[in-house]
Amino acid sequence: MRVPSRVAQVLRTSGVNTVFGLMGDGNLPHLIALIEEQAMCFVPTTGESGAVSMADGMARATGQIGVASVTHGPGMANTVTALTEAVRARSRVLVLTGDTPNVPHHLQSFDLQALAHLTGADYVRIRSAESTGSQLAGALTRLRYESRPVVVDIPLDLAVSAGAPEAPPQPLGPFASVPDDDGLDAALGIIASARKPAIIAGQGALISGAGSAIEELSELIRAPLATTLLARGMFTDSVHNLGISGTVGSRESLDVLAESDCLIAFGASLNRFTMADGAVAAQGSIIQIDHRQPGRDAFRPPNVAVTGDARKSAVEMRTLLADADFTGSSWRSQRCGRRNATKPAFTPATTTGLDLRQAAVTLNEQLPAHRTVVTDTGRFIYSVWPYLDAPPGQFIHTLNFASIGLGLSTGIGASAANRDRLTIVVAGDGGFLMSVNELATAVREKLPMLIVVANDSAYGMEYFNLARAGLDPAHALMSDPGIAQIVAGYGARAVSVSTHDELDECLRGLHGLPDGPVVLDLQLDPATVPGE
Ligand SMILES: Cc1ncc(C[n+]2csc(CCOP(=O)(O)OP(=O)(O)O)c2C)c(N)n1
Ligand SMILES: [Mg+2]
Repeated sequence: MRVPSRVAQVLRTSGVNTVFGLMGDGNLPHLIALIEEQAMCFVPTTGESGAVSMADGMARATGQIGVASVTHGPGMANTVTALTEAVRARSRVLVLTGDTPNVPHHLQSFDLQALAHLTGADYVRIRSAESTGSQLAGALTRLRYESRPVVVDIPLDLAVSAGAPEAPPQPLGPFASVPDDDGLDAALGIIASARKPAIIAGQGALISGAGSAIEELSELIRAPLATTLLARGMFTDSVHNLGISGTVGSRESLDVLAESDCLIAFGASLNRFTMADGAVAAQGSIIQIDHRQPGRDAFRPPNVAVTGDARKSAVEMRTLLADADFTGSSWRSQRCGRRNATKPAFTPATTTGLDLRQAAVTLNEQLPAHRTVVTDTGRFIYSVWPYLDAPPGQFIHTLNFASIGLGLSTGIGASAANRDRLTIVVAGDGGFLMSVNELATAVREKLPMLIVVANDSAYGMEYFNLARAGLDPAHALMSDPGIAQIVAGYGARAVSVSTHDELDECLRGLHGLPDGPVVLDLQLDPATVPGE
């Protein structure tokens, strides 16, 4: 079998059915095999950065593997920022490329291994036609279990060679690690002596389907429930839900979490945002349960780290505590007997112009609840993140490398994976214009997207930082190039609004799922947008 046929077959067997990419010498043979032999959906992109972000968006919205295919040299060089974001988001992204032929002075030759490692991605170079299937299947297995993006390099000389026979690989099975006994014993000892336990669930808990197991544990030990930003929406039906822990959550919830003497975290990395810079469980013990290196990225090292699957660990903990006739304290009923306010309070601006937080509240209420939300990065996130909800697992942001300009493509990938629902992308004008070229892809694919541009005619974050430093914020202003006209040029619908009445009217005009991207240009006064 030829190498590209083998690659296409292994990807198909592993459940891949969509590939984002841009053609070039290095990947053409594989793309043709994927499209013609395995009937994959090929989404051609405007740039390689977009291709990787789209694969990233698809991977994050589905938990499956997202594939991007790009050429060597400049094609791979264009992926660096998007790939670094995917690595830091632990997204299951596979980038398929092929090194230049072994000839002297090839213009596009580039050290692909060094590039992959610079971003933190895994790198696999296919050695021979005979090993193609097993090497690729091995790379996919590692990608699934480690959630670390991988660059698969199939040198062009090999891609155009005659190939070799090889047996088809077996499909991959599910994976869930069993909690380690010593860690569990130590954790139960701390829980048994705690008076104010609280639980935070993160993305790992979502992925392992731990929601009801954690709620049952929380009932037994009487612990209030909170989530990380990415796991938002997990416990919305519980009266003991505190919402999001940390900087995005409400003051009231943070006060409860700060007081806890025993924080139990399932599948949450406990970064500085979740921990509100150390305010959460400030004097308490921390138990962190994760199937991947608990404690690795934690703001404060946990007192006990349990390596294990979130759902299995929660079930096991509850069973052992119930068998020991454990009953919790009355802390939860005293501190959150009624439903807490889970979102930060604010006083809307009294001017006629748009208040971005109020606009986010309106969007949250008026847009369909069955949605995916993807945000770019910038000052606008402080106004949007607390108020724009998403179902569990459908809130995605591109702040992991803190690059602006990745949100639109990530949203396109998420939308391509979920064509039955609205994907809402929120970006600043700076980040949107940096990546606006991929609007062509969203239009071509007729994706049901609402792209909200928080247009303050400024690099708002820099505007805020300059003003805070006592410098002239006007240096960060940009003149609005006419976003609505640019968008119309790409063939997408655009609506510009500058008051709340106009916003209401615009939302009333949106019926059902749009048959292509709609851009909502929110015209803001840069002096009124909060900076944190
Ligand atoms: C690739 C990249 N370039 C520059 C920056 C620095 N930066 C951080 S926030 C920001 C402002 C972004 O402006 P915009 O997208 O309009 O969002 P706003 O802050 O105005 O809400 C900039 C330039 C960055 N984070 N990433
Ligand atoms: Mg801006």
